Amino acid sequence: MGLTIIEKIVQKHLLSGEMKSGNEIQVSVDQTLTQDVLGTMAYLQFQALGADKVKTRSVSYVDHNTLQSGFENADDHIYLQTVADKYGITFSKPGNGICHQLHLERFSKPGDFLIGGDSHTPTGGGAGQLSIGVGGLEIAGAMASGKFYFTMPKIIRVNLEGRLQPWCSAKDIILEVLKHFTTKGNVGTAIEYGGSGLPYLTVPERATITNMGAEMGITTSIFPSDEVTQTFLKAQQRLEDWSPLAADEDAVYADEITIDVSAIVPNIACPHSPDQVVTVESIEGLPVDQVLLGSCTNSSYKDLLIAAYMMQGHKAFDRVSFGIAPGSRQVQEMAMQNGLMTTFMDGGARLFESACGFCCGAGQSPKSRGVSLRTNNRNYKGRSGTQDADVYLVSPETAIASAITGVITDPRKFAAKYNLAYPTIELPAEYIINDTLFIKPTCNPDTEVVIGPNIGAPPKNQPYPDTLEAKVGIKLGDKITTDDITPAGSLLKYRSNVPKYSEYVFSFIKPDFAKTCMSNRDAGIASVIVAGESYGQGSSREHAALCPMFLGVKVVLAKSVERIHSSNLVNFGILQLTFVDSQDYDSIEDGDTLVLDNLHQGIKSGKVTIFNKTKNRYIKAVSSLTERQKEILLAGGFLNFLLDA
Ligand code: MIC
Ligand code: SF4
Repeated sequence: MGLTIIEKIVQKHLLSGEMKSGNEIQVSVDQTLTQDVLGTMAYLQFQALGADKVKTRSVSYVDHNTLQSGFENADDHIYLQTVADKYGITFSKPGNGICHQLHLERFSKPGDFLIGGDSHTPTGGGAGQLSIGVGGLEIAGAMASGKFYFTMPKIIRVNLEGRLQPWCSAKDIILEVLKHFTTKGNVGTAIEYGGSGLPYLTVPERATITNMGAEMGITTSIFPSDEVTQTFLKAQQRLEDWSPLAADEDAVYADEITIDVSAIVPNIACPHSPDQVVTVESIEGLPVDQVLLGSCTNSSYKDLLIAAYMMQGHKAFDRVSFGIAPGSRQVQEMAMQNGLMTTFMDGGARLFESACGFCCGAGQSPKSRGVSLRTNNRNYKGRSGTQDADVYLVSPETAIASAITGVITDPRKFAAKYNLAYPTIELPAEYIINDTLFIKPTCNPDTEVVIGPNIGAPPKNQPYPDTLEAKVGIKLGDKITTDDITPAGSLLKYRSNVPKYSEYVFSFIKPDFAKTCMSNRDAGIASVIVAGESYGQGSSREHAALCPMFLGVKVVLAKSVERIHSSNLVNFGILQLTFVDSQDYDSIEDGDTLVLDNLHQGIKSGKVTIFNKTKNRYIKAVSSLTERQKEILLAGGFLNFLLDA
């Protein structure tokens, strides 16, 4: 029986366990990446493990918190730089660009295994690299050991047949895929792309598609490594990193779907979820206040080329705030050299630093009840920094057409109106290589690691108790994101200061959540989070588990939990349980008092009975942890587990 692309890579890296979907296996890891908001905790945890050097090819990027309003970001930056220097990690300075765009350009390698402390790590799948997003603690463990555990996903093949029509783009393809799979119910799945349409999709376009797989909650997405990949790596002057990689003809997939790419039209994801996809045509004419081009989904040189082509001779509508953040220095430098930046400036664009910026609410919040069109991957409520804004996700083509007209506009109609022929976009045969902002480590053990006042040691946890008296701290609905749990934007600067950041847990949903949990915690009462389907969607933000842990949350009782968040909960010693009977979800209420006995036995057997004292009702719940995860949980989290080992 033949193998899929993912199976081939896993087989090459397999250390223990059977490569069967649903099984937990151990693999060796070639590369790791981190970004700054998750990096500080990851490296503090790495240091706590006592390793003297990383065992992986590792890169630490600073791309999220680059605003430096106050000392906090800069404290993080210097900590990250010095720790990288000491332990053998390449450091990417702020201003160099967004981790995923940079990693694709400078480090992606077909057939390699990459784990990254960011949910959009699968961007690397666009170059045939198996790339998985995980929490920072797992990165710390992998850097120290070179090894990583994960659950082998079931693999679905998505065949892309045919070629995109003019003015339709890779973003429209992934929005179509999202419409099909939605953002929930895909835990434990991975996608491999194939089909006759592949030769027409460049690596940056493929990366747009694998990047947004994260929004479906899948483990990863990957394209084969073919001539297109070879051309890209050659243009990045890294031909030696290329090797061919394809699924065997007789590879077996859990499912297969086919998408007619030539039938795809410009799509748009409406507020407040990336799967609220409709055609642009269906909501044309809605006035827009802001249009932003950038983020790790659509900030490549290819994206800027088509945008500049459309912008020529035009100017952004007077009432539209229009901005561009190139994904990397390389993109920015090429855009400057080839006149694209001048076109954008003439068109009235605001030029932003190569960084995440507006994508995670670090600046550029829209006006009250504003309508913002972005080429980002996420439009969760409030993520832009304005709670009542409506954020729509679009392709660069739709973004530019709408920036110019001031209303949501189908780029095909825009082109027809201005008699604009669809251009042949030639990607450069050679990209400009400027690695100035990558700092190679000296690995000098005497390097002083600088820890400023913004950085606090990660809080410690106790082994899991056998009995709990607890209160329901909050009752939530479906699709609660990690942005809902631990908000991004201006609060991101507290990511290295867990007690401070914890004050904001669920702050936009239940402002007194943290205070109540803390006073319960101090009185010896644990807190329980109750949620519906797909709890913990979105980012790999381990703070969404770490901060609740700090507040005394011991249990998440949900209908289902998303993959990365589920691992984070285990790693920070929080028990996740799912309801056996959904009526129990209906009956339980915020503030109910719960009693949980015999938990050690319950964790081992996977069956726990909860007594709801307030409602005088027993609730049956189950947990589906692997044997290893049970041990981690009983130890009180991954760090305790590793240190005890
Ligand atoms: C995001 O896009 O939500 C982030 C900010 O990049 C997060 C990372 C984090 O919160 O540490 C992600 O995607 O994992
Ligand atoms: Fe940065 Fe946005 Fe990409 Fe997250 S999704 S890594 S915030 S650009």
